[in-house]
Amino acid sequence: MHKPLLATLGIALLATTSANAQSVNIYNWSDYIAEDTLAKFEAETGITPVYDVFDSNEIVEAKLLAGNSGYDVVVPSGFFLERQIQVGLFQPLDKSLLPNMENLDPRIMEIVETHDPGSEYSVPYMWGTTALGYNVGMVTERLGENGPLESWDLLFDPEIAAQLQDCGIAVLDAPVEIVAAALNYLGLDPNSENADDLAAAEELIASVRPFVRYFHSSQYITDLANGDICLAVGYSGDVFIAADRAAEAGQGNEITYVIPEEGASLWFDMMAIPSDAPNPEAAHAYINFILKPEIAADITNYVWYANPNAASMDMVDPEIAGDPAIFPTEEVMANLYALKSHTPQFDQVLNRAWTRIKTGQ
Ligand code: N2P
Repeated sequence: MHKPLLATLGIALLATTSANAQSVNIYNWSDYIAEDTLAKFEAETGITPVYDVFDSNEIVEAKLLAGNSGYDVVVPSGFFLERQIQVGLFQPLDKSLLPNMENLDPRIMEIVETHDPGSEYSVPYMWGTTALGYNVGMVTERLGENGPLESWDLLFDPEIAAQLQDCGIAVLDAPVEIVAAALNYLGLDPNSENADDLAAAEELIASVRPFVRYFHSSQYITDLANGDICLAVGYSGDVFIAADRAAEAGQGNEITYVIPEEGASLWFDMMAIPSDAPNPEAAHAYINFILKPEIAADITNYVWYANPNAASMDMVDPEIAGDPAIFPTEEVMANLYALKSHTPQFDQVLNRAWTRIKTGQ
């Protein structure tokens, strides 16, 4: 006689628990969060984070455009987010739920305004540059101390790249960024949508294609660290992670990150809430949590990317805070260019060129 009652109670209890238990679905770049960030978030808010990773802006955009991604927070780069806002992929932020926005550096906020005026839809997560990471021993052994060690010649000069072919060159599978680097190397506008400019960039990249071992946007971290490749076009923090792992492994691989004299791209990855997010309230709670100074500092200290959180700087390791390749000085800044959104039409043309480059046709 008691059994049915107990069973009914049990079901009622379960129902209450699941109605209260919230979760938040986060879609972020790989290797881009501290080890304990998610556990701290859950302990503080009671919201369960479900975390998924990607390594390319194109993948995020495809998922958002398809709709019903199920994600509550996504982190595209500003130069993709800008056009995604325009086609209605994000919902406006409720700033009353984001009091920690006051911790953000006004200088950074001014820059990201170019992508999202008034920060209506997005908040910067981390930022960095796209340039060269290499194995000092392997590269100097082949090119000598007087080689062009501070130049994009390492990749774009066929005579130089040919000498690095045997130890392995990896290039990001990121068409917008690599074409921008090629345009900049040629002295052209890195954001150009001009057909002749694109043809010149394609020709340049195709000329060194035979010396590139692979195009991939995250594999190079492990490969650089282990000495399986000697040069990567990579994201700043990822190269530092590789350098750190190489030093820890103690196999004699010394990895360095160089912003070449010709310059490099500067980007900001932005947290935003998709229009069709299942749980916007939890999304705001997550974003506000990331904006806590100690959490932003934890992440920077673990992934070696600059954060936009002025209030966190006291807690960032001095070695990281003082490294001009991570938090660029005015002088380094002057040598960086910001990437802008391309029109979808140009992107289609660019992606076709990229496929030709990759397949070597
Ligand atoms: C994180 C790479 C993020 C940088 N591992 C690309 N914007």
